[in-house]
Amino acid sequence: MPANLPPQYLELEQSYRKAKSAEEKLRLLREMLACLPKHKGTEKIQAMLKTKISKFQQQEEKRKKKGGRSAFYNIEKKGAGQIVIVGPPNSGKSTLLSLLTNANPLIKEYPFTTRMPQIGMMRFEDIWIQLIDTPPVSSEYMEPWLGSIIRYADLALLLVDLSETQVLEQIENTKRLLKEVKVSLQGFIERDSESKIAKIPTILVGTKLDLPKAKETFELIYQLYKDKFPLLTTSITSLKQDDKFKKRLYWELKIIRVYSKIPGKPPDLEEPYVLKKGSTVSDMALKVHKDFAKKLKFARIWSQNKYKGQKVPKDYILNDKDILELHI
Ligand SMILES: Nc1nc2c(ncn2[C@@H]2O[C@H](COP(=O)(O)OP(=O)(O)O)[C@@H](O)[C@H]2O)c(=O)[nH]1
Ligand SMILES: [Mg+2]
Repeated sequence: MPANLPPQYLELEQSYRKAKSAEEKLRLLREMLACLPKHKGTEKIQAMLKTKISKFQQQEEKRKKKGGRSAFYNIEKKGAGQIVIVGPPNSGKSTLLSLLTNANPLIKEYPFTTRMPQIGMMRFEDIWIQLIDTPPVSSEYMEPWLGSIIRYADLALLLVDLSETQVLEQIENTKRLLKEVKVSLQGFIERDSESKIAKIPTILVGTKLDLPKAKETFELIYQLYKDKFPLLTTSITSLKQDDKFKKRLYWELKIIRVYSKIPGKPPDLEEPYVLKKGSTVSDMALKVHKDFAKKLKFARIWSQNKYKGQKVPKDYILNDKDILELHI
């Protein structure tokens, strides 16, 4: 007997495949079960869903009992990307958040002032990017849920204070401590948070460049890490006006903005669609509307320096700031 799954179920299933957290997966599985028509043809699917739900419930129970290291915390993604700020105590994490976003975290000259993740939205040109400030990575104490937050971010910034004498130790220590919670900060890689050790694309950021000796320290870090991490510097005094910093964060998120245009009308330049770098015309169509992807006949494109309304095939790879007119 055919299962005849309703479209709502198929949509939920798609979201389930993309879901990042166990919590979200559990919620989606429950919704899938709820909207599944209950007849003979769906018995197998019902059973499969129930098995998965109970598996996730058990995991959740265990986590709650164990507490400690494996505690779970997940911050809902907003905007075009989620960037987590990590580093040793006093490295300038909260300062960076307050300079780049509307958030107002507590900033003090003593360590461990930030106990909960602080969230802020950073405006970059025509999009918003979510930044999360976190409590310190330290061998003295580490919030048990810290790993779970970093794991699901799209990008991490590893901050180190360039006026510290022990910067190299701090970089290596931070990486080691995070490895213990199954997070590997890596520079030039594709992200992979599915495996046991989550590999997170990371920018190494030297802070407090205004302080004495900071430039020399950065030079040293640059020589040692330039092949391993993208590198940036900041300071309270320069960051406000520094659009290059934001641009680099955007670049390392590996996303593009594409504007949609309805035939015969001017393009909508207010609200870009945000896609992964490497996305095609078909991916854009799917993002605009799932029917568009199926019905798409051709597309016309306007780009920064090449196209002015030419036709492009469905598998054409889009660039940042392309304007796309979908014909169905
Ligand atoms: N001179 C200087 N001080 C900074 C800079 N960034 C942060 N600080 C100071 O360093 C201390 C720790 O900063 P904070 O943002 O709370 O660090 P966190 O513990 O990593 O969140 C505070 O006293 C800040 O004012 C900077 O760029 N230059
Ligand atoms: Mg702080």
